[in-house]
Amino acid sequence: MSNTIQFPMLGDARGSLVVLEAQKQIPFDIQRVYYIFGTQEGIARGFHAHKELLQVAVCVSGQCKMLLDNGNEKTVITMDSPTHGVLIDRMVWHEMHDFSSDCVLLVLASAHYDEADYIRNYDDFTSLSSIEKGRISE
Ligand code: T46
Repeated sequence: MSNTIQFPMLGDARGSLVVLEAQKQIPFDIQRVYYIFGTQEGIARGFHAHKELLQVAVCVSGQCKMLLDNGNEKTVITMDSPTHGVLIDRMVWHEMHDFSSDCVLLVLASAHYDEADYIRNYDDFTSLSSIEKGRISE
């Protein structure tokens, strides 16, 4: 699974700057931005997939780990750079863990919040994922 996106770093003697624009560094139109911070030690978050939503997550401070599972393959990405994004594609189960106390995880999303887009049960995710893959290979 190739899910990381490297962002150009613009900077000068004053410091660094990263720009994220829709349909440029971010491969969709951005409809929503949220960020996760102050996560308590030992806490893991996520544990769901989205039916249609596309997202890019960027760890703009500190670090955390992101597990991505597309139903066939699992990968764990260490997120510790504001110049690297992780694309969370539709129908990818994801879990975030090992948050540092200073972690700020910024997420850009392709749609407004919709609880109906979440698949929060792993067995439902694997069933739906294999049905979709069956359809695609037919
Ligand atoms: C995701 C991962 C990376 C809203 O009301 N609006 C929002 O836009 C979001 C993102 C959340 N919420 C509410 C829903 C819950 O009552 O905030 C509460 C916490 O959300 P959740 O438990 O889903 O948080 P995470 O960290 O498990 O997941 C979040 C996103 O929800 C999810 O889409 O992909 O971050």
